Amino acid sequence: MDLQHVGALFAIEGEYVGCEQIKTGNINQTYLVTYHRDGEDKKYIIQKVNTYVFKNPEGVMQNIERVTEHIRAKVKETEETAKRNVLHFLYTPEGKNFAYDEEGNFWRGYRFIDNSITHNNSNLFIMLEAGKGFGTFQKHLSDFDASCLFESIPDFHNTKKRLEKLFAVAEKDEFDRVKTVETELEYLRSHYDLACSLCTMLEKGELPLRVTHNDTKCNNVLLDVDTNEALAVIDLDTVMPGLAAYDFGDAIRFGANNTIEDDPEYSKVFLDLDKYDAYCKGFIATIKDSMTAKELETMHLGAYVMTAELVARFMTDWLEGDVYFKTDYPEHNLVRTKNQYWLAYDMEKKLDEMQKIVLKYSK
Ligand code: ADP
Ligand code: GN1
Ligand code: MG
Repeated sequence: MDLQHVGALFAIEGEYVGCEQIKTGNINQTYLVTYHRDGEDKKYIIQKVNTYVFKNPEGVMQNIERVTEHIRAKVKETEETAKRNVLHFLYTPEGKNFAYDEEGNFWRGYRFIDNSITHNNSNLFIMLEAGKGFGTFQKHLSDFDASCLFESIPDFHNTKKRLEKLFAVAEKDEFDRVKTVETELEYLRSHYDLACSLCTMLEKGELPLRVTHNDTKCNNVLLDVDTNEALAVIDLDTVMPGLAAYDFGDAIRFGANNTIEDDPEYSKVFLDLDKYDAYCKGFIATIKDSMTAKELETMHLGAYVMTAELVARFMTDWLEGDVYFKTDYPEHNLVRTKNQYWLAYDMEKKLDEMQKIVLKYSK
């Protein structure tokens, strides 16, 4: 693909060298673009935002601008931290942080943070650093006024609504696929209360709403290429009011799975408690002082809730004919559903141990 015309919308200077697609995300299309200027290659990240998923992309960009501005003020001690610990946008000549192409596609761009890397597969050190990165992000935003954020995807982690939607879609069974997920569907029906436990506590006012990232995969934290230390949190489309346990939980769901989230070899799917422990060490130790006792006591439930929610979301997409998540092959969403089901199944047995580990780092 030739992204020169998109680069021109942001008036990127220099000679266009080329681009490569980064295929890790399930929603937007991301490209690494290179330009040659002043005798060196300069890299940029350019993304086409999925407007089926983000109905108001300009609102999303306003959220991200506000959030990064707030973080920028906190990381400005040195030129190095100001550059590498927060995202910086590309702007059009009119001063906008987005642009539409002639076909109406919505584009945005970032400066590439030098000497940074992300990992799609975790290890103990990556989990520790990802935990510190997301913990620091949460800390930076603890004094941010959440009321100025618009909800980029309403009810994003409202597990009750996610399950109710799934049950309605299964009732219709438009593509005759329910027969392929009967066990997993029945599991969600019988685990409704546990899957919705955090929602219920939120409704009762037992847990506080904070500003959360809501998509805390380990590949959404940039690490220093040499030291692997956390630099900046990226992929900010879903920053919204939420529960701290959502951020904790989604990071565990993705990073502490013994394998990747779409591995079809389900015998490899289980919660790796060492990776779980490493993430707790980074995340809980960073945020514990600003958490309530109830948040810390229930944090581990986030991991189960997020995993059950993803069983529901992947299954809903499978039953609806694959309209939401990008897929690489016809049964991709079915494989993701079953993989996440086995992870939830395993986590359920480890909940006590998981709670103990959070509490160990809460002291
Ligand atoms: P997606 O929605 O595709 O996950 P991300 O914003 O997470 O989009 O970007 C995908 C990948 O591109 C990241 O995992 C990271 O490797 C790289 N990336 C994104 N933004 C930057 C940046 N500003 N600097 C360096 N690398 C980046
Ligand atoms: C999507 O865009 P990406 O790949 O970081 C999804 C997350 C899911 C994740 C599952 C906006 O995240 O909610 O947890 O896939 N993002 C959106 O891999 O729906
Ligand atoms: Mg990402």
